[in-house]
Amino acid sequence: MAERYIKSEPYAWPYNGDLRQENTALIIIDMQTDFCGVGGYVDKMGYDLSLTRAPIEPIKRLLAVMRGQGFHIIHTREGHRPDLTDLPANKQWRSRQIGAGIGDPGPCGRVLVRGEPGWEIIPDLAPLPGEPVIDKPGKGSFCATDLELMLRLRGIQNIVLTGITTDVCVHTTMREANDRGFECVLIEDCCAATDKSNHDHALKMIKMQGGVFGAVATSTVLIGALS
Ligand code: C5J
Repeated sequence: MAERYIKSEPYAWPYNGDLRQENTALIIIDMQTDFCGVGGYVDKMGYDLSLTRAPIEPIKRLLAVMRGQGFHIIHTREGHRPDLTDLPANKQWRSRQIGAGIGDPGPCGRVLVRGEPGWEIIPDLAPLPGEPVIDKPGKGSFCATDLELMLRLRGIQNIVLTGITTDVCVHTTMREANDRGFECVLIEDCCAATDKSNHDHALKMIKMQGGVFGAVATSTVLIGALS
């Protein structure tokens, strides 16, 4: 096997140099109107949408390259059943405290409810037919989903993480994946948080202890390494 690494921090990724289309997935987390569109959940909470919209173009470029080269592409969506049977009462209560009640009507339909306009992945990053979409009721992509089964059946060992938000759904997914033995890299310009310092601190946490959850790289470096 010819070893292939990308320049990343705090170590060259993946740890074993085994970076191939067959064993590597790009996961794009929650690029939904609710998290980066006008009238969605994040907008209703009053956060600056320019932050969560910043990764759209970098993800688009990385997606085009990885799709073109035949890597596994997986999308996720956070959202709840229309009858809200999978919505914890405390999650709903907290969201109402900040004026964006999950399940309540809003400019983009019911907030974070499956099938509503706000819950859809933005058109710029729409999944292609055949690309799996994981619907998750929580922040992590492994909790109450079939993502792990899908990754194992496809022989995936390496995960490239992108999407929003860095400190919540992306970080939770990275931690869950790392604990399951997957080798993860987070692409920093393809992620964003609703607070810039949370994004920066989330990156710092990954790099502690020799890469406690994996590594951090940029899309320019990854695209360069794949070209
Ligand atoms: C949040 C997410 N922040 N996709 N969800 O509630 O990060």
